[in-house]
Amino acid sequence: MKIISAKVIVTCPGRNFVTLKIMTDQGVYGIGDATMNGREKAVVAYLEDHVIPCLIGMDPRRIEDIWQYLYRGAYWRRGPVTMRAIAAVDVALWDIKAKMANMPLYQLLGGRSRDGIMVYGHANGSDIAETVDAVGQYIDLGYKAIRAQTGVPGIKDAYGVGRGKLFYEPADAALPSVTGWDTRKALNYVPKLFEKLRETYGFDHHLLHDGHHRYTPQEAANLGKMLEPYQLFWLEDVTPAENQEAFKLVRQHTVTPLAVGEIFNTIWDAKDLIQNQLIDYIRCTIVSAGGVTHLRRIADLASLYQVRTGSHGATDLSPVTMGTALHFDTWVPNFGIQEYMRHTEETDAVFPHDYHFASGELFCGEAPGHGVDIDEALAAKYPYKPAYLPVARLSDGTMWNW
Ligand code: GCO
Ligand code: MG
Repeated sequence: MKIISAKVIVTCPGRNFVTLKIMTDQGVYGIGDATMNGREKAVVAYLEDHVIPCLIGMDPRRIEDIWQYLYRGAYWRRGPVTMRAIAAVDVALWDIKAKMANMPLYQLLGGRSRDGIMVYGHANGSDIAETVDAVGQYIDLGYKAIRAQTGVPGIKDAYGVGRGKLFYEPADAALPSVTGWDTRKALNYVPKLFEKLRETYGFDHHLLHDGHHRYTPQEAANLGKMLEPYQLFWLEDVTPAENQEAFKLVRQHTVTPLAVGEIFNTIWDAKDLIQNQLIDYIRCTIVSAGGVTHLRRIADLASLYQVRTGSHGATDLSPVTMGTALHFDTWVPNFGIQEYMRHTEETDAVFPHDYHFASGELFCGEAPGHGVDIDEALAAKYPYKPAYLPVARLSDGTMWNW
């Protein structure tokens, strides 16, 4: 069996997506996601100029060998561009293998470990009252877990505040828009949101919060401590994790569960956090962390330390990543939760898929492969549109972490 061709499809049905399609001499093809929000073209070039020429003629059944070829063979290891390109190839190859075996992907991974995948949705509002209402809407839709983010008085466009209901798309400007940040104001306001949420809805639902890399380790520890009475499911990215050691300080001061990893690309980014039990949930997902082949290694390492998975699932992760993640989640023994931000109708139409939502859970389908396809004719109707994530500055103009 041979790979005879491969192509990269860029489409913008409401937001940009980069998709790799690998064709074989047996008529079976596979699809992989290579989207990097705000830096899409870098991965397109990496795939078209440096990966696809090497793939032609290779045996698509040799998934592990091709992964090693692209990782070791590049010499320049790791990084968001390289690992997304590898992920796209890896996912397309798993799709091909599962189609050849006439099995849904989760069966090849080891079979079903659970019936449904608990997901969390994004509730947000410009102030506490609006966010409390938004959480109520998710509860009405049957969600068991909800992430809550609020605008903060005195901060311009604080992280996580959407422009519409049930929908939040941060990459929305042709050049990065400038948002504000003020840690003191956020520390005063965010605990009040969770106090109000527990007062209004009780303790039956899981509540989550994303610090989006804004706090220093000491501030993060303080926030974790202040949130303890509200029993969060997790506090995410509360401080940047380039320095994995920084989490020691946070961990020593709070029992609020911690989640990290959406910007990690390899097991090495997470190794110390996992081995030292400094986090409770690992957020790496298929597209950013080298595909199924590598994410499986991360999850297995995590399982030794009772760290559970909580895969990133924002709208910049295409339905191809979501579909594949759901097969992964259906199998992985140490599953925790899956993030789920709904895609637009246009996106869902470009990527026909067989997963579905019911009662706060997602379910992968039984079609052979990962169950997600791309309608190329429809994709062609939505040309690429430059769109950047915002940047953040403090009130004196200092650049901060968005
Ligand atoms: C999340 C995230 C996202 C990211 C986005 C960047 O927890 O869902 O933090 O919303 O900001 O994926 O592209
Ligand atoms: Mg996040």
